[in-house]
Amino acid sequence: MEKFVHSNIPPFTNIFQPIYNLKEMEIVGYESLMRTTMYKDIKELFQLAHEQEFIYELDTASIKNSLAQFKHTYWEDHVFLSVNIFPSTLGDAQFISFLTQLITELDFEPSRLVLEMNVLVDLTTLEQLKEQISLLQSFGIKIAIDELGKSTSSVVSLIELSPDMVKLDHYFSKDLASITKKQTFLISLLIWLEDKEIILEGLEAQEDVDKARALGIHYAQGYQLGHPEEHLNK
Ligand SMILES: [Ca+2]
Repeated sequence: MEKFVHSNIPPFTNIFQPIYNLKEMEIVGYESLMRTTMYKDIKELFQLAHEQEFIYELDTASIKNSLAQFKHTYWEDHVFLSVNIFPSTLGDAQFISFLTQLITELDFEPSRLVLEMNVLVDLTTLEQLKEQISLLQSFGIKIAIDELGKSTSSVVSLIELSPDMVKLDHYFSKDLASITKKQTFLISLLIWLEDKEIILEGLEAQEDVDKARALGIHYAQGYQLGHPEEHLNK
């Protein structure tokens, strides 16, 4: 069901793509993705939100809907929910009170929530962002850096912001089984980021899933593992 929440925000829904533990081949979480019939590509809506300055409203509306939908359908299982968020939303002075109020209202376990921060970090607000992130982490909420490898700012975020999880851009999944340089890079990344959980995105072929497992990548998502679904069936 689509909801209308803000004058600039079209009716939307959230769909959920499974994230697998590659060792056990079990679902450990879901990434929530926003969809609306008004835009074929959701990026157009985010672009508009940037131009018209309603990113905060859009992000928080999506997070609110995701948590409510997830709680309603999947609350009993021990899986986490990962939601996408812009750094500007995470750094917003109102965000922490918004989120703590929401998780209290819904009785949502903070340790089952991951905030996937995309990488358009404005370096002038880095200190404020660091403070907000460590405060959120102190509540048990996990922070993930999204799309590592897509831009240099993702590397800066990784070094500066102490995330709990790192999501690797789908570039690293494509033909992983046959491209040795990608394999070597992932091995070195696993060593460098030994204290973090690594999620490989965009796996679309079984041989690449097998290779990611063999390399010891912790978690993965992609069409080969599971498409995003609107209705979560237990
Ligand atoms: Ca994401």
